[in-house]
Amino acid sequence: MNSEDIKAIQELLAVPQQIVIIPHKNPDGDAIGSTLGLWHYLTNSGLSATIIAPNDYPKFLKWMPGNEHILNFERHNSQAKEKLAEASLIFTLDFNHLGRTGQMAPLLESSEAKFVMIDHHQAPSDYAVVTYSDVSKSSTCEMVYEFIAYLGGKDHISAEIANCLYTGIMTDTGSFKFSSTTSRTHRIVADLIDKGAQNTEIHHQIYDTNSPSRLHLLGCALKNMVILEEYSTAYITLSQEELDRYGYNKGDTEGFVNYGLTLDGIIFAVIFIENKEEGIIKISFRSTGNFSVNEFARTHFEGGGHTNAAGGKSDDTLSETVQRFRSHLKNYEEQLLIQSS
Ligand SMILES: [Mn+2]
Repeated sequence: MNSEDIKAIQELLAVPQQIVIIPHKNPDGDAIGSTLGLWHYLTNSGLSATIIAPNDYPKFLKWMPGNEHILNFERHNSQAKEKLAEASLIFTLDFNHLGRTGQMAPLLESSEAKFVMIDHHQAPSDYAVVTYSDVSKSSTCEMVYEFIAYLGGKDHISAEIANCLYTGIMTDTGSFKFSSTTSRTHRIVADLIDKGAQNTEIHHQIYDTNSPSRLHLLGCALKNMVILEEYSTAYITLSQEELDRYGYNKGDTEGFVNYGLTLDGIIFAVIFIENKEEGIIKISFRSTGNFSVNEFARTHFEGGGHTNAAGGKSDDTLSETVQRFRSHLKNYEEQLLIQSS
């Protein structure tokens, strides 16, 4: 943020506002951690703020302090709509197109409120009075820490805020291993621990609260993995029938896609998950190095994201989608081979 942006934010927060904070649809650790971190900061500063999540999210994210105050737009629809109608200032966190809020998008597009965007994805759209967008940042949680620091509020980072922000930085960096993890990230995380983030407990809450059915589903996913050595690529499929067989719960497939990258020589990993209810195949893409899954997802699967992590979808059947995916690989053969050697 430049000094003009900081001044603009200070002026906005100096007058009474009805604030709403919004993460993207299907919120992840960074989306929930950043909205809750900012929410604690604003309410601790005496401001009135409400978080509205477009839809539900997995249980392993629900332990964060303040979670019980989050309105779910699907479940608390009339209350959430009321809050949106009253809103004078809306923070959108961890996304940069209003379409990423699903059903909420039309209400946001017609809202009279002023918007502030804090986000680290590529190609932000132009809806905010302050756009704090930085694709070099590991996570929106890291940016919320910087945001608070810009406002001179570092000393007001409570243990609650620290726990929320630590969670999002940890999940968005793959536990501090992705290339977006900088020395600055580690310094911020160190400061968050000093301020009360319970790092061991957070790791436990996120990674060590598996259900037996989730591990069995992971076993099925790994059995289904197809390795295409000639393209340094590995992909996983999960059909609706398989999800049903293992009693799938929301969030159960989180992280499955990363297993492909643990194979020696594999730099491109993909998971295709059938969703009969929505009639689509949901796709997650991961890579290491310079191979841009953001570009791949944008070009072929109506999605996007970051260089090394992106999402997409397909309206074709599972097998048609996989076939189409495989046919595209030929055009990336050189990039994939150069990268892996
Ligand atoms: Mn993020």
